[in-house]
Amino acid sequence: MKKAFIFDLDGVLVSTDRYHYAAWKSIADEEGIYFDETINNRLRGVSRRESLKIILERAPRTYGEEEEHALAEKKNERYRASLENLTPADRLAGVSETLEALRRTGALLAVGSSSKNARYILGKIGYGDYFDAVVDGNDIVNGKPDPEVFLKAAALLHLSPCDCYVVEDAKTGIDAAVRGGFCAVGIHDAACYDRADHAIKAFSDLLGL
Ligand code: B16
Ligand code: MG
Repeated sequence: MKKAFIFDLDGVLVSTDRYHYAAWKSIADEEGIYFDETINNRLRGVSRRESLKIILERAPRTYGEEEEHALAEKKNERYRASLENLTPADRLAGVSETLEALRRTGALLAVGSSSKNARYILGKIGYGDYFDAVVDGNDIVNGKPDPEVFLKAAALLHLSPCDCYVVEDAKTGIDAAVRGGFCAVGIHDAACYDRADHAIKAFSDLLGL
């Protein structure tokens, strides 16, 4: 087992996917842009601005910088409102026990998320002070598949990428991990991605790495 685990947040520790979808869907509907769950799958792990660009691929007209900014802000207000009711019960299956068990092995635990709401979400699910390092969308210039978010997390842990697992549910996150020299572990959607070094079916399978 390696010295540390760097976890993606959304889709790995908690799932706010349905809230992202509902907020983007309401914006797309208001703008008369076709948007469905298949397109939504392409937004997984991708930054807010990049997500909007993907949605606007279907737009009947072009949008200026300021308009794009306003749409992204509006989406975030709606998304943030839906996060208000998150509680520790929203941690995904196996997360609480497995993180505790990993800690007992002496492993360091960190979060590397594209989300600018990551610290808010961590607080809501009772992990405000839990991790040894948290790097999120506010701390980086280049989003996944650039490895910046994970490299910063490893630096905060004072470890080399080769000493860390990155646990990801998104292909773009696995690409980031591989590019950064980490050991990439795919779960959920990313479990069938052949670039991942390991594929796990359940979060607790991390204990068997
Ligand atoms: P925000 P992760 C990602 O979180 C989500 O998977 C992705 O759908 C979202 O667009 C991105 O955060 C940005 O989120 O609008 O809150 O800054 O999977 O990297 O933890
Ligand atoms: Mg994710």
